[in-house]
Amino acid sequence: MSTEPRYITTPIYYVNDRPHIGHIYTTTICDIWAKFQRLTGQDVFFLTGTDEHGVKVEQSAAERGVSPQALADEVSKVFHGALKEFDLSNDAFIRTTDPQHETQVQQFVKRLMDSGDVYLGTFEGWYDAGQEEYYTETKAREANYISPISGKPLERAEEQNYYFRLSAYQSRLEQLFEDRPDLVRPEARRNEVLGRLREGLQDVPVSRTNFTWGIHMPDAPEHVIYVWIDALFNYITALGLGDPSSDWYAERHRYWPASMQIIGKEILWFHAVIWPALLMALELPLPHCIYAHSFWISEGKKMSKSMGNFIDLETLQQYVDTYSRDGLRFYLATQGPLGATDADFSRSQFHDVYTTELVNTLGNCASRTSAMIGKYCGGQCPTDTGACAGGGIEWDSFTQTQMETAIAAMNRFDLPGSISAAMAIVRQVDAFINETAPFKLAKDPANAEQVGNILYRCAESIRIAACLLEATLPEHVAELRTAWNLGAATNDLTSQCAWGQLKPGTDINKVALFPRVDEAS
Ligand code: ME8
Repeated sequence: MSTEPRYITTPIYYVNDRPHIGHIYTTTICDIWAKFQRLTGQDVFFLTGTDEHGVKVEQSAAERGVSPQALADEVSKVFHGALKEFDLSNDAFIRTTDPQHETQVQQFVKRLMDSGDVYLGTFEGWYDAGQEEYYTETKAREANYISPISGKPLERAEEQNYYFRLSAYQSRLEQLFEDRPDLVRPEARRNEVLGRLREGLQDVPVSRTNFTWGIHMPDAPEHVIYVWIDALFNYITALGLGDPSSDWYAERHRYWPASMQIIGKEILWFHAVIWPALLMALELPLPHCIYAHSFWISEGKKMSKSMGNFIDLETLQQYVDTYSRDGLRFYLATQGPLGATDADFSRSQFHDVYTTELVNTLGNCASRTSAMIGKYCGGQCPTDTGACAGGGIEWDSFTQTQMETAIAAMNRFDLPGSISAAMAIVRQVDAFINETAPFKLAKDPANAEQVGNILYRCAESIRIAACLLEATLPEHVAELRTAWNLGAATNDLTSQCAWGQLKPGTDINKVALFPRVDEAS
């Protein structure tokens, strides 16, 4: 079993807003990946956190009459609490107001100044004040000089500031995207980046003087480091890369470069272009993959508080109360906007997915199998002696193939693909039960051996499917483990999924994993 450091990151979330489905989604899909990798024995580090500096936080705090630090402390705690509530297994939680982060950011910026990658200059351009982002002339024209995010007009802005020499990295970035077609995914997002790259790169500001809530430039404290530069560095400050004498470095530096950096599509440019260029300038290795998912919309429309379709933590909690935490994880992972198109979060679709996949397929199959073992085999796992009516399927090689597919898909961050490979085992078991009809065979005692053989295959296949689904449905798989006396999960998924681990004679208790939910609830 090989053990490799694997590092996965979410964006760090702004503290001027409360957590909502978008934040929970990104963090949950990262959590599923992290749990899955841990189950395969990898040495995982999963990072999330909060982005606490910048004009927006300064303004929100002013509106509420509190200090930016007080606002950051309060909202960061809410994000932190949500991680616990949703059982998300991050290994660390970085805050950009952590002193360890702040001093390392200054170190990195100092290195960039020394190398000439950061210089003092004047810049003029179209500025989206809400997003704190500059637009190229073409992009601004395309947007009709209006922010596509806030709907407010872009502003003409000129600043004396420190700049990062992004323009110097044009050809190296072009070469990079050519050499590493899998660096930015999915493909549609990569093409978007390539298109914009062809318009040519401008240098980007790394400091501002129009606000004070942030990290000060080394040697020029009137300049505050631009929130995006500050924020991007979190991925490496959390590993202590800017301070080799720190504990963070000692414990975590092996995780760089990141395996997966998961973001939403709206922050693609920062992560796919500026971030790699900064890393190149610092002579640090680049992440293996930057994956930009699309957006959740809600009941067919963009989420908005005024439209009443906003999915906040309380709404998500209601889903959890009704359908369980695993039910929510399953829905997010299988129906989410992982590809290039947005996904609609709809109450009726949630209900249908839960009912079809979890109640009628996984839950029903496990309950049918354990009920029959209870009835025909005295509640103990039968022995498979080989003789079996119908079902020409080779279960050992079939489950092995599904396992390989599920692992390969998860490694590519294809969560729906991985889950569907596991669910295909369950469907096959269902079909096998219908085809071989052990409940009919059992009417004649002469068929006892065959019935046992069929039920062994069913139970063993469900066990393997459950191991593959454990990262997505941890609570329910734990319930199955207890009811069927399967022992605790190990970190060796491949051997756990080997055919024949289920020992004849084991007590198999009846399980009802996913209760049916009344649509009206
Ligand atoms: O942008 N659907 O923070 P943020 C899916 N601090 N995902 C969504 C979503 C939606 N409707 N809305 C938000 C920031 N997200 C910066 C990041 S990183 C160095 C700095 C998710 O609080 C998605 O992952 O606005 C998106 O990228 C992130 O939340 C933005 O969170």
